[in-house]
Amino acid sequence: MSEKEVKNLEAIFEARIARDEKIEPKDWMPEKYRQTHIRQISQHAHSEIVGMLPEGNWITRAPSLRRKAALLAKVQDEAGHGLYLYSATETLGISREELFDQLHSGKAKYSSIFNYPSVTWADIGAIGWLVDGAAIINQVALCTTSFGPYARAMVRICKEESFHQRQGYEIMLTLCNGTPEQKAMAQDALNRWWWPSLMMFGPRDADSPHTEQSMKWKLKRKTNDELRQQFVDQTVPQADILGITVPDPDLKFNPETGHYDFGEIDWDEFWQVVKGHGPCNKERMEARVGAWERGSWVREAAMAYAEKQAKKKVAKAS
Ligand code: BYC
Repeated sequence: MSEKEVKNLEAIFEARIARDEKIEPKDWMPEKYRQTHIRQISQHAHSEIVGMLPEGNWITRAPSLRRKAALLAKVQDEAGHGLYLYSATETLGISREELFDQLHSGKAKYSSIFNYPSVTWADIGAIGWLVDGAAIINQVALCTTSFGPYARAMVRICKEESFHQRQGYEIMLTLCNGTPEQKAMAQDALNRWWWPSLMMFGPRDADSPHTEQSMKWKLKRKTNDELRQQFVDQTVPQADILGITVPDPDLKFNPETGHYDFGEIDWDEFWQVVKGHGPCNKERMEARVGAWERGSWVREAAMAYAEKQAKKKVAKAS
């Protein structure tokens, strides 16, 4: 293709983005747009899959049948989210095997939040309330992202995430209305999950290499800092209702801006976790790689069965 033809296609593409039209898999798109989407959507998919681990840890120890059923359903939903997102990524011309290989080799990132341990039942409450709460804020914005398959996956995912957030908040509410020991457990979980939840939104806009271009392409609809502020503003009043304290001495409502001011995030901790040195990075990767290896017989059996069925179909047709 000549340079002039590419320029023409680029101009048509940019005009479609400006008109808020969805870009579909078979449409022409700049190579960088394709690669940026593969990166973000697959990292999102990996986060959903690795995100099952901290919660899966509590399925066998949930305190009642009702709690167990809800947690099982939630973890199952996360698997589904991962699958929609892997499918959306595959429409961009990359195979599922390659995506798994990127995760298992440590080349692809997944959300930093899932490298923290879930040590008490209250952590399941805090994950639902804070982690899913943060995920919804991020993902509602993505429902209007420019790439069709990603935007459509997000609509369904957001509906399910709101059940997840309520499930978590209800656990926190029950603990906070329980014995002093239960309330202390809820406070302890908030203390440990608050700052990592703020880190989920990524580096400050000034330190985010991808935000500017992703905003132009309408892949991201709000910046990391905008979403983080929205999360703080929404979540602090919820902590007040629970009667527990957000672990930030600098947190204060600012009547002039109408937002909460909050303290400095420990960015060294964030980058350490992102680079693989968080409390559970090694454990999470071992669990995923182990599951992949132990599951190889299932994939082989499914392939053999599909081949057998295909042969039968051909034999019948001839
Ligand atoms: N953790 O320029 P930036 C869930 C990386 S699933 C790790 O701001 P971008 C849930 C970033 O990838 C939650 N890495 O990047 C599941 C980039 O590295 P590379 C997941 C992070 O992409 C189960 C570099 O830092 N949600 O909620 O414009 C149970 C520079 O960052 C993180 C999504 O994935 C992080 N926190 O913005 C419960 C949502 N932050 O690729 C709940 C979709 C940044 O250059 N993703 N990095 O090597 C997004 O919205 C964006 O990708 C991000 C980052 C806001 C996360």
